[in-house]
Amino acid sequence: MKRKFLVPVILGVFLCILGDGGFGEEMKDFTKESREEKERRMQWWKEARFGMFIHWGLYAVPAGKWGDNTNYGEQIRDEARIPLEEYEKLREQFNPKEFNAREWVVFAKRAGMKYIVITSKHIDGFCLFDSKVTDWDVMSTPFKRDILKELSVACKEEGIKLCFYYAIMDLHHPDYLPRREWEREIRPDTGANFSNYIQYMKAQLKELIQNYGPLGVLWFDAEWENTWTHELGVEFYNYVRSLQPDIIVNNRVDKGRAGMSGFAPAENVGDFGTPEQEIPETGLPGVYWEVCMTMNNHWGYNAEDKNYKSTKELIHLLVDIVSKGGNFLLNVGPMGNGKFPPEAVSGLLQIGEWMKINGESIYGTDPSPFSKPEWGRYTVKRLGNGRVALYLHIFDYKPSLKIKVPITQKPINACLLVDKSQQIEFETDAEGVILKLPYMIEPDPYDTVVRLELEEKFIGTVNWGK
Ligand code: FHN
Repeated sequence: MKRKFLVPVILGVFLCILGDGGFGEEMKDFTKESREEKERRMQWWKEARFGMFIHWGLYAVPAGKWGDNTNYGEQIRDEARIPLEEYEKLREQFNPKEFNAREWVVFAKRAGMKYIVITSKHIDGFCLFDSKVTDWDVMSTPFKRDILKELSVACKEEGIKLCFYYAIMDLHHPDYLPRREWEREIRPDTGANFSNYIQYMKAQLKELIQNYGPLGVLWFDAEWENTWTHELGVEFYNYVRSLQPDIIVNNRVDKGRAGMSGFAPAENVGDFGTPEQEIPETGLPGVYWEVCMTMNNHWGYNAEDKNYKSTKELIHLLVDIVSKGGNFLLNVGPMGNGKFPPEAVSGLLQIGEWMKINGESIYGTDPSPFSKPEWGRYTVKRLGNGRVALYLHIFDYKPSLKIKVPITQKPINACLLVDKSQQIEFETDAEGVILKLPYMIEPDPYDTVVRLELEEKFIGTVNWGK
């Protein structure tokens, strides 16, 4: 019997004996933590506001093409209905000789991103790490290097939080159910035992946290099939937190996500909502959420997909999301050789140039106290000295713009963020503060930011975070 089939049996016994989230041992219920405890745990994540998503695996080898179709991505095995034995041949072709973990991490850092979420295992089941419970992993490829280990070292060296995406669905593991309809004949589920798969997941999550951690976030996905339940979601939320109590877990560990909108009812477990490829109209006071989006139209690398979002669009997406109190997780799909696509690199570096000057109007901000104005967005930050900074993101700066900020308090200071010596004159009336925008400035091509400093009592006078 090949190692990988014997493993679930040994594993099940091993975990039961160790009481490692197995039978018998009472696990702490982390869902009962206080609001203050959760706020403390979420603080770095809320400060960060901007992260990099990475979808990488065997699917980067075909790069979206199978037969005559060139529109596939990370789900190519299922979408192109590739029989398992055929798909497994990709393992022998995976040899990303130009992979350089530090290069990836430095690109994220230069873009102004504070954390990286990488697919440790997507729905094809292939592991980018050296797993002791399967040989369907990167150590069985010609590359033979532990990609996640190299990434964890580079993240520690560069001060970037490392986070792992982990798919609940697994189209390779013999005990994962249900099978795809199209492959039921050629790959029957005879003898499949979903409980073994649960133990396999627990063993891998333990490997990921104990061998590569401490981690920032465990980002679950592919939770929608009928074999996954709310009860399993609660069990796995507590299991992961038992391995690293301060880890953050997204809401896709549970079943409640309302599709791509990404939010779930309060009774569901998971620390933050996960809107995907869309932005909620407004934030939700007291609710943590993160929008994940592709740069083009695919999560995994697709060589034909040149439909990359412009830098202007990406910066406006970031500002819109943050102005509503959310985080932005922007995806890169690396190529089969281990390099980021050049279009992705160019976008990341241009965002980074803007963030170098304007990052203070993004990091650690709270949702805007005002509804979105037609000239751009507001972000706001408590400065901790009894004052707040209110940032006006003017997407298309014209000195003739009539901007009235609906506050009755006279700002202590008003300036351009790019050059705080460039003061902004203003007048006040009963409704607010009217800015007199200077003519002789070089507007930012994407978003010119004006900074107002106010007394914190300002917060008391506004419906915070609507
Ligand atoms: O089906 C996956 C998809 O491949 C990708 O990983 C996204 C990223 O959030 N999640 C699922 C679709 O919701």
